[in-house]
Amino acid sequence: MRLFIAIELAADIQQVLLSYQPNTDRDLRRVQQSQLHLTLHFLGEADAQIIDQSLAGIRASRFELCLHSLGRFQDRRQQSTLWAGVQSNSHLLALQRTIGQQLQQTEIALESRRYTPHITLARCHRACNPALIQHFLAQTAPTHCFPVDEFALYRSDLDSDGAHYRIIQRYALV
Ligand code: 3AM
Repeated sequence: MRLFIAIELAADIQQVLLSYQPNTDRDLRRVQQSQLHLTLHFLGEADAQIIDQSLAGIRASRFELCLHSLGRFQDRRQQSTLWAGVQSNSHLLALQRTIGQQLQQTEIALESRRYTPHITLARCHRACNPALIQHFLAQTAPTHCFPVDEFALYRSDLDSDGAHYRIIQRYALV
């Protein structure tokens, strides 16, 4: 099963983020409201039961996150990810590190790239229309804050429409 660990966003924050998404065009795909999340770790193919056992032992504190920026990642093939960023937050980074340390006890190979917290809002599968990107990045970034009192293990299923994410387990923060 293809798995990742993320923070689910409440419907009111998802609504805010929807209003920042760029317009759809031929090569741009917006993330649907129910699929918006903040990834902590991408795991890839893994055994959900083993991961669940590992995550169930985590004790970490709840915290508040604030939206803060809008940005873009671009890869070597010119594909872009358009995202909303959150204000730097030591609790978020501590949670991400704690989960990583816990998962090191399983045989999962974790991402080696530096963690850049973001909420993906849209993806361009080829070069994006530059006007759409400029318009997206020129918006005043949202500043809404929201409580984080749990994280979740998600499964990602790929079909002809793209990836579909579903929560398979939730873990409360204390
Ligand atoms: O939080 P976002 O939406 O940016 O891009 C994928 C998505 O991140 C990322 O994991 C999240 C859930 O699918 N992802 C997918 N394949 C990946 C990979 N091979 C990956 N991240 C790192 N390596």
